[in-house]
Amino acid sequence: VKPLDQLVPYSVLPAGVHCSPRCDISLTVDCDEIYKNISTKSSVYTIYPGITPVQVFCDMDTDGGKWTVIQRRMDGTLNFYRPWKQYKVGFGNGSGEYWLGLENMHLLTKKRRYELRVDMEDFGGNKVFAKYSSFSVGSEADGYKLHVSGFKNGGAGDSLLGHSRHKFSTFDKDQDTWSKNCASHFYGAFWYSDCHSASINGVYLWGTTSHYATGVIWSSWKGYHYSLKAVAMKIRPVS
Ligand SMILES: [Ca+2]
Repeated sequence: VKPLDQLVPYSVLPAGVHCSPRCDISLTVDCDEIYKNISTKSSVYTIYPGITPVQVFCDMDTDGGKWTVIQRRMDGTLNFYRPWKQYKVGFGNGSGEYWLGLENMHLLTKKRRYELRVDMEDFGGNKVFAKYSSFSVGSEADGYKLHVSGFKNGGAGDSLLGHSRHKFSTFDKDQDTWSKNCASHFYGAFWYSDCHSASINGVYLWGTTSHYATGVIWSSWKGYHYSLKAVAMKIRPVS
């Protein structure tokens, strides 16, 4: 029996579990806990960053596993050009492309210290990554500010450190440091400054493109005229 983070309201319990009015169980917070308590197989699982359940993909294979995927592009089937409200609560599906949501990222990373790994792939089948020893997202009152540090190169180079300490922006909520609107100019949503070296929520443009900085961009690897085939942001608690 694990120590309790909180008492769980009856209404959020999985089907078949009965205790009222409150249960003395703790819910599974992330894929690290799934790995330790439930399963070591990569798959879609339900986690509880807060008291609201959300489905995520758990990567239990890469680099020791236990990774909670918080953002994933893989086939261009999902439109990522979305308003603030959706970036706040999340969209998509754990079995495909999705965004976990800024509030969930904040809830997760305020509880424990996390590292970040960004895995990516081009249309030639080449795979690289970038790793950061510390990752957190601030509160909504703080603009869901990104905090990232401790870069380690896995062939992708660093395109994220320059975004650290910047607020999140969408086309309908401009919190960047540019006189214009990065999100609407480049059809994305990210922790923009003026504007970006990475924009992995950009438009899925299938590789080489004439559109500058508008695709699924990680500039230190493929520049501003190449839209990645696949990218995933995944986080894991640091022991
Ligand atoms: Ca602006």
